[in-house]
Amino acid sequence: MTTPRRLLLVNGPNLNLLGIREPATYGHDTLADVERLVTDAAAARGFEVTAVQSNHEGVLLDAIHAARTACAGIVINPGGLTHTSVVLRDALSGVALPVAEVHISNVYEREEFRHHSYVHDVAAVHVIGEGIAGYARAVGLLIDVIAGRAEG
Ligand code: CA2
Repeated sequence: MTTPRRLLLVNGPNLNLLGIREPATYGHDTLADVERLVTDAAAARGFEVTAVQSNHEGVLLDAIHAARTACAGIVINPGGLTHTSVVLRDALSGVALPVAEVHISNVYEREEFRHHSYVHDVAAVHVIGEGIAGYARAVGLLIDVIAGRAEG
């Protein structure tokens, strides 16, 4: 079977507030800006993007499960679920797609509870604390991983 040239972009709870609240931490760009950035970065490498943001964990799990056959990889900022969710980690590990974990802020320079990520070791790529530009870098690194797997 040929690998689909499509990525799933997942943004977790509260990321719909990007650009609206807490600009000192998360900047002035909106979720729509993030989705455009990722779509453009993927298009430059010949990939399309399906984007989902939800404040409901089950919606995110369903989107990840649907990606198993529809997508070649997943770019995810799990939001606060990063630090709490075994089920999100299980979904990512269950679909066995390459994953890029993105955080806009530098979680390691923030509260201790943000230092642990349940997603960390199921992700092949980590981009942390680079603002929304980090999503575009994650797309490039993820596609490199996908291309490497296709060769191997
Ligand atoms: O830095 C990141 O990208 C985070 O994943 C953002 C999460 C936070 O819980 C993680 O520790 C780090 C929070 C997402 C909420 O986003 C907001 C955006 C604007 C205003 C309020 C929340």
